[in-house]
Amino acid sequence: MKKYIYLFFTTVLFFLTSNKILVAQEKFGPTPTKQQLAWHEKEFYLFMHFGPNTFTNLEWGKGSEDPNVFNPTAIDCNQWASIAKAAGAKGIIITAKHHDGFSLWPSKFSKHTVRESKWMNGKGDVIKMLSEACKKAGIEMGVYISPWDRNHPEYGTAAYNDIYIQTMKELLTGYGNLTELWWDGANGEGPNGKKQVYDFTRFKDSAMSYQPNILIFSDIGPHIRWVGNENGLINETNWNLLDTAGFKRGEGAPANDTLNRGNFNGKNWIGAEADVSIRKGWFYHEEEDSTVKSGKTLFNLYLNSVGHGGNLLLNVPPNRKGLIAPQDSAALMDFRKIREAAFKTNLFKNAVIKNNKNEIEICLTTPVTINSIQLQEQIKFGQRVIRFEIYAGDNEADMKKIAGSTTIGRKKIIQFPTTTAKCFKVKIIETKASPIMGAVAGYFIKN
Ligand code: FUL
Repeated sequence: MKKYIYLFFTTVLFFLTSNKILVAQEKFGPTPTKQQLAWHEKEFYLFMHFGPNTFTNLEWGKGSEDPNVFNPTAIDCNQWASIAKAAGAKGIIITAKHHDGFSLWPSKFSKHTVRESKWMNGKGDVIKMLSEACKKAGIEMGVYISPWDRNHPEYGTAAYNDIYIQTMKELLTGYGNLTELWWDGANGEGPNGKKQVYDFTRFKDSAMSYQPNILIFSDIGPHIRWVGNENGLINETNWNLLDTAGFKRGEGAPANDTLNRGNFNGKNWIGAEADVSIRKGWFYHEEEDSTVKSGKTLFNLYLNSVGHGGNLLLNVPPNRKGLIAPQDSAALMDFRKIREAAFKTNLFKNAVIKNNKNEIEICLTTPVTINSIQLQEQIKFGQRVIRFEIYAGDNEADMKKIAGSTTIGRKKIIQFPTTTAKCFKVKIIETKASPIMGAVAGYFIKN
């Protein structure tokens, strides 16, 4: 009996110690929070710019517009949410308030809102309608609340910071779970010609107190970063790390190039979100109907954002009726079809995959023809891989280099000329620490 008790304890001790060693080895550098990890899995969601600009044909409203211009004739947020869902988007982020200061909900802290418009006799609330529609469709919702406000009479005074906080409070406590808060970097003059000195520290603390799980986007996070362009493109080298000390949002932000790549040794985990519009402008303008990007173009954006380890925030602005236009909807459905076809068949699924230290060897009994490989790091343990190369051949001893790239992160989709081979090898050339890889897959993506 004594012997068994001894054996039991030594076994437990062995697991405990080996587990400890593993845990100690596994985390490296900054790592994502639970909420950020879940965010990385979302990949793609929609942005919606909607407000007086939709009706005045402007991109930046002046804030002096008559609220009555806002009058969607057939608004249907269920249409927005079901199109988003059908496109495979995980949620919708809406411009609850753009720079013109117009609130899409009847805010108590403004006199420039849906309440002042003739739409639904001043009884409408777009945020409420959308939150109910998203809930019904089972997708998430986020809000863009522009700090810059060209209408509010207090803008440019210390009082405005309190008003902005109250505004956030209304949205973040009145409409259920919101997953993302979007802070734009623009900071122009208000109606009295003054600029505002934003108290972002208080803004952040207040927002987090209203919704502790919300993720805040801005040039420098704190949770999600801008990618330094509005074209939906993330650099091939993309570190989820950023140094923010000494930087500000807007004009004091790090260089666009830095935002696009992250910092190699950055101190904070701040993933990249690539925002881009399906049309020329952010708001709907009829004359831009012909600029709607095709499903193929959207897929290319996906490869250059999600395929570079970030997320894609695609703007699809409702029109004057308050509906997503048919062209946009059709492009979204094509985008989904192309995406699904591209990743339907993992041609490595029957392969024998061997993992030796810094090499992954993928061998099949019959040759496969592929033109892209998808790699993943288990980012919960940190981002490690600096550079890798891909080789192909008919046996392990005779392989040629077919591609190479930098960083992997949450997902890397690397493309190369069509190659037929029995064996492939991913060789990690440079890494910060022992790589902890996720799934590897091979695809043939038709052009
Ligand atoms: C910019 C804004 O000024 C645009 O109007 C738009 O909202 C875009 C997403 O961010 O900085």
